[in-house]
Amino acid sequence: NREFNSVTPENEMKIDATEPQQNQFTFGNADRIVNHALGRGMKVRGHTLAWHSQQPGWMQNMSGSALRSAMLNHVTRVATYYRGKIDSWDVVNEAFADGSSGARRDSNLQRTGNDWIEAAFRAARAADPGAKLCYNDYNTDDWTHAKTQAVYNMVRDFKTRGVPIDCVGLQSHFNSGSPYPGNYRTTLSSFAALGVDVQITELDIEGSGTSQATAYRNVVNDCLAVARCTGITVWGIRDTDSWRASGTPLLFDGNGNKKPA
Ligand code: 9MR
Repeated sequence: NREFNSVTPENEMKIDATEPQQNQFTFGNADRIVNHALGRGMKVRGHTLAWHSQQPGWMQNMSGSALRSAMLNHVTRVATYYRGKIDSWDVVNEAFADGSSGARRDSNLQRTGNDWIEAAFRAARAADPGAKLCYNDYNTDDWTHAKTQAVYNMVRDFKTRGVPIDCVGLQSHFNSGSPYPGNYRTTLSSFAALGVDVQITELDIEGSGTSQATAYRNVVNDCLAVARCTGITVWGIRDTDSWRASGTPLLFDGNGNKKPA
């Protein structure tokens, strides 16, 4: 409450959490977070409406037009339920493959047809016209990476064809194998130049002390240098609650004390 003016549910808005049985929606855990945030004047980032992962069992077992319909129904129902309360939605999460291919990630959603992403965005816009609609991914921080270029080309195509997209989320999970790239500011400004906002959505940087603090400072300065970089979300508050707890990647230690970063 003291340090943040925006909150993202780490797991509570995922598909398995909000639609555990087909057409039976459960919003209790997400509502607690949303109500806490809005009651204190914080913004909420919604995460996430369509994703190959964290699908409930019933959805994992679906394919083709039935899955396409179920996915669009999910997007519509959840975005409608939270209409007016979400600043930005991660409409589609992690739809591109890693590595040098620049291809879409294979998934049951991708196999419903290449237009599944734009279909999800159109459904989200219809359900909540006031929310900013984002495409969110990881390993899209280095401007030279094929995956970054592939997402860039999709966003450019969407803007050209009038597909409703307002923002790109860069997850920005950094560690020694995937370090903060020196061209990060170029990535932010290049996406912004397409006419979308850029948001840093899941920031964590493994390390400690001065080097970790320097990396955090670089990320923040890059965002501040790009007018359309409109938010920085860290993926957790205390190190001990991080999905990468052993890497102590966050801003507060296990006792909730501020680190140099
Ligand atoms: O931090 C999340 C962790 O608690 C969950 O077990 C995991 C699986 O749903 O998801 C983690 O969050 C992921 C996010 O939703 C998407 N980008 C990668 C994040 C780290 O895995």
